Amino acid sequence: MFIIGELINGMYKDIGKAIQTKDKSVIQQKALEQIKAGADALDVNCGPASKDPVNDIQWLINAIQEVTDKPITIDSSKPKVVEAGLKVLKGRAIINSTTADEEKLEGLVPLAIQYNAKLIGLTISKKGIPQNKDQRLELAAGIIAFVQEKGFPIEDLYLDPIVMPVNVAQAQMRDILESIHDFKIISDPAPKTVVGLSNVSQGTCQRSLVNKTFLIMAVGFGLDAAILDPLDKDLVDGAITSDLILNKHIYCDSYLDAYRKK
Ligand code: THG
Repeated sequence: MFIIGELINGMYKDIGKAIQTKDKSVIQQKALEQIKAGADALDVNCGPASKDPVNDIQWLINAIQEVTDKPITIDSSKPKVVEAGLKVLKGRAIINSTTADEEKLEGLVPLAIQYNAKLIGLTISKKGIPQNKDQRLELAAGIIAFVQEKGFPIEDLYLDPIVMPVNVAQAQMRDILESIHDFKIISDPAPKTVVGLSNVSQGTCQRSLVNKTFLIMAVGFGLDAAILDPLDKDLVDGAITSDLILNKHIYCDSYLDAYRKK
């Protein structure tokens, strides 16, 4: 499981304040904490309150790069903000994200190619969030066809079925899980899959348990990566163990520590 730490997001009070006051140490500590807990990459999002996201994303990325060279996912729906992030990022970037809309793809796929970045594709369009598996697959096929035509490597594409809160869209959970499986069989080579895990538990009283259960089920459906809270130790232990069960790393008695030190 490729673990992307979600905690550098302006929606969190401490991060929002650090962005406003340009307090690098808060950001750097949050980066190192997440990596120590097992994060393979860091999601970076200025949050909805940022008045100058182009400048803020560059400041955030520069602050993080001073303490780690882990990959960064630039989390913004605005191509201008994504491009600003790509300009300062030294390591390999992951663009988070494009939608299935042609104009978004036209803007972001050439940028991904130019910067040798990976790309997250959300199966969502101007018509809104899909209501069933067929709609998700149709959007996924559209994204795959588009990137293929531009010559972007499918292995660097991460498709995201858009996870909804279970208390809002309970009837869709099975479709979301099955989409993760089906995305990988509609193209050869297969794309990868990713979810924003914490979405599933928003507004519920059992956040950690709901997150963990969904993640482990999603791994069973072939999930490759997740944006999640790596400081939830049980959650990360569950992710590592589910990969172990799928024979993705070798068992030893200290496999949890061994994985985190890799
Ligand atoms: N897919 C992709 N990227 C994404 C998402 C996705 N990026 C953003 C988001 N979804 C993933 N990141 C988070 C981060 C935090 C929360 C949910 C998803 C979260 N926060 C708490 C809340 O809102 O209740 C607490 C916030 C606070 O303390 O103020 O749940 O789906 N590709």
